[in-house]
Amino acid sequence: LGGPDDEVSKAKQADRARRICGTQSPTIFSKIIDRTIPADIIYEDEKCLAFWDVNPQAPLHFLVIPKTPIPRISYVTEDDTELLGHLLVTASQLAKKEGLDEGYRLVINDGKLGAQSVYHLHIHVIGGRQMNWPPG
Ligand code: D5M
Repeated sequence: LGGPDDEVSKAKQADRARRICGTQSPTIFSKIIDRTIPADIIYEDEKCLAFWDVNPQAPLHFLVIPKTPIPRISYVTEDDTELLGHLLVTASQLAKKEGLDEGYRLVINDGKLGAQSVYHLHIHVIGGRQMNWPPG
């Protein structure tokens, strides 16, 4: 475990997942990126997009997504390091811009047990109320 062969197969899996996601079934988030369906977009740059969640779990709830269709956080590789950093920095800057000075929560759901419903990686930024722990 953890050897170079593992790294190779992990990279292959990630490539495969990207191809499947990109060519077989564009998710609703890919359609938001290409403007096929509307969304309330609050930020965009060459690498990512942020928009308000249609099913908010708090007074403020938006999503930050990469433009490249990575299906899940568990599929990322070393190659995604810079992009993932960019998503987190963007989430932090947008939270500040939205006035979430007293704190907020970032969530990434992964797969079935993580209660992921849209298989295009996204960071939930949730705030404007007291959060609880443990999460549900
Ligand atoms: O969260 C997926 C999230 O995506 C969930 O909070 C609803 C939100 N969603 C689904 N469709 C849309 C559209 N069209 N606009 C905005 N937000 C949307 P998950 O972590 O996968 O469970």
